[in-house]
Amino acid sequence: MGNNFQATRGGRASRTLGRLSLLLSFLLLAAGVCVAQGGPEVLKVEPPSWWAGHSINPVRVMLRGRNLHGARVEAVGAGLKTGLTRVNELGTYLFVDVHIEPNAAPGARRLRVSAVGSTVETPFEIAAPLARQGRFQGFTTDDVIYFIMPDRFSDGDSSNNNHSKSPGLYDRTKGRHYHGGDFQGIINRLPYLKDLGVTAIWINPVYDNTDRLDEKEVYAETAGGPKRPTTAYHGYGAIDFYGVEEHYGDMRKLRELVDKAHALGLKVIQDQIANHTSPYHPWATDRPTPTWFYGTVENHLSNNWQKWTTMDPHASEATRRRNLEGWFIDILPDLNQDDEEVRRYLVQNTLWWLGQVGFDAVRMDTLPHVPRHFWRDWSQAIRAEYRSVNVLGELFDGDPALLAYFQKGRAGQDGIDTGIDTLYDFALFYAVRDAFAKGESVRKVAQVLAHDHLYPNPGVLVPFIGVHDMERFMNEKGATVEGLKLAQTFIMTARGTPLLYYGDELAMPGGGDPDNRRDFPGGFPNDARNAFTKTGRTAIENDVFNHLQRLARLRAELPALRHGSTQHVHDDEQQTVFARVLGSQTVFIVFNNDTKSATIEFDASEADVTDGARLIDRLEVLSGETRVAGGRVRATLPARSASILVAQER
Ligand SMILES: [Ca+2]
Ligand SMILES: [Ca+2]
Ligand SMILES: [Ca+2]
Repeated sequence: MGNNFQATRGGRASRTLGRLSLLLSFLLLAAGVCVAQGGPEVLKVEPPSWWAGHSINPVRVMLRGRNLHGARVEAVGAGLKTGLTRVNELGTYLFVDVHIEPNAAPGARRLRVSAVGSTVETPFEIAAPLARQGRFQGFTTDDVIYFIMPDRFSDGDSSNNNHSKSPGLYDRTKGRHYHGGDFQGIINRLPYLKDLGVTAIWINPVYDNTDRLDEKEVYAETAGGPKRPTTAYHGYGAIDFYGVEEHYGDMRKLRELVDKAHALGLKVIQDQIANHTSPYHPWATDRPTPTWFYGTVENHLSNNWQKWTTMDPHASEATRRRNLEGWFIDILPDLNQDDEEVRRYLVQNTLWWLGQVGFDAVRMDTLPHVPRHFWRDWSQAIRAEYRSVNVLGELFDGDPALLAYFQKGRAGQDGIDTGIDTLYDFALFYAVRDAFAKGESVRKVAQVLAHDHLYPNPGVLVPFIGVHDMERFMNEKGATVEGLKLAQTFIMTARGTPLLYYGDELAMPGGGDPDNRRDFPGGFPNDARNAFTKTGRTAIENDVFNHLQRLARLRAELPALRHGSTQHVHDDEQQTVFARVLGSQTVFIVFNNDTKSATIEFDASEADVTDGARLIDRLEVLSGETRVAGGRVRATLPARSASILVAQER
């Protein structure tokens, strides 16, 4: 992470001047002051298609090309007309408003670009809307999300591994190269996911990523070793926000994946980025507007990662700006959401992907490094078109006050309600790791849940035990399979929508990035075994897989685990009991996190369970039935184990 703070930009005043000069250059160019040399050329149209009857109309279309100075744009074909046209100072980008008549028929159209006596035409499509039934559904607490790194899960098509568009990036011996996983591989494994019991998948960004070795973001492969170039196998280095990464497949294959997932009752969550681009995006050296990024490649702030400054009433403008406008690792061009064209571009891009593919929800990257007013406008635009699509925001921080500050339902001191539906429960993540991996007090988990009062809606948060950005659970000091199963029992019975990271059902180990992104055994050609099958898994892997599968089935069977209130009915250093209560259904989740057996006694009456009621342990740690006597429950649990006690309906 760099630390070269560059205090050369002048804040609000210089940004306002920047906007004025942008406006002036548009006006001058619109008046035809600059004379282009050669005829106009169009290299890229963004978006390449839009819909009639959409909540955004006109759509702002951005053309990238050459010699666009003084260009005029006309629509060719029925139901389409163009509005205001603006061109950047280099004549390399043209923005045009395209109005689509509500009754315009889907099909191919063209945009005719004319300048200095010369004309070119470029395709633009009025797309046929996808049927809404079974798409754009949003996820709820009825779901269990499974997170897949497409490159590391399953290689279903070896023809795209060393792709002609970007040769030389495939090498399974290197942790930061492509390993061959793709959309076809995920399609092949959908029945496996269904069998595990998950109901939604989140996959890393599918945008077209850097086509070459990245010589700017370099890392040593071993500690102290030489720094080597990397690839964007992880999906977070977009060079084209309207393209599909060729290592994964193409738009057709992506749609097939989403359609086949939907056919099996699995929702699909798209991962999106609005904060930054690859350092190799064409915009890095040819900006569509002068203020497209915060700063330039040569002159920008470096991110200070001080996320808390977004809610700090005392923060200095300089500190806050570095967190919002600073470039990640001093390298990744940081999109300027204060620029109206950037804002429009990003909002339309989100809606285009949803409409093109039929995704059910959006996972949004790096929430606290983008101005909150952008999230408000962006989430409103999603809701205006797709009422049920929800947004899972990533705010990588363990402070529940900061997480709560970004959740929909309450304006912050800046007067802004971000409209972000839910967030990863990073606060709970740290407590779960401390208690169940490191063996520290289980009380920590209850202490985090005590902060639920801070959230506008804690019931929809997303508990998890790990993702791709930290070492895996099994690599924590003190981690055991028993501890992993306790952690899984907790997130699968806690309020919210649980999220599983691929491989955690196999107790997969893995240190820091990229070791935490190992290939799924059996997903790749010539793998020695196939852990997608029972016979291909080890005894330990089957133990963990079966445990998660059982938890998923219990969650599906017991509405109290999905929608019930949460009560903390017993507190001790290493023993804790939560009740989930919904109507007449009560479920007690009893944890003994100690390394020796423990007898736990708690009052069941607070959770509306009457004297004499029978409780059955659905995890079968306790045999037979447990009776409520004198309003109390008494149970002896072995070391590091949990029970899910379900009160039998009277
Ligand atoms: Ca492949
Ligand atoms: Ca690519
Ligand atoms: Ca930013």
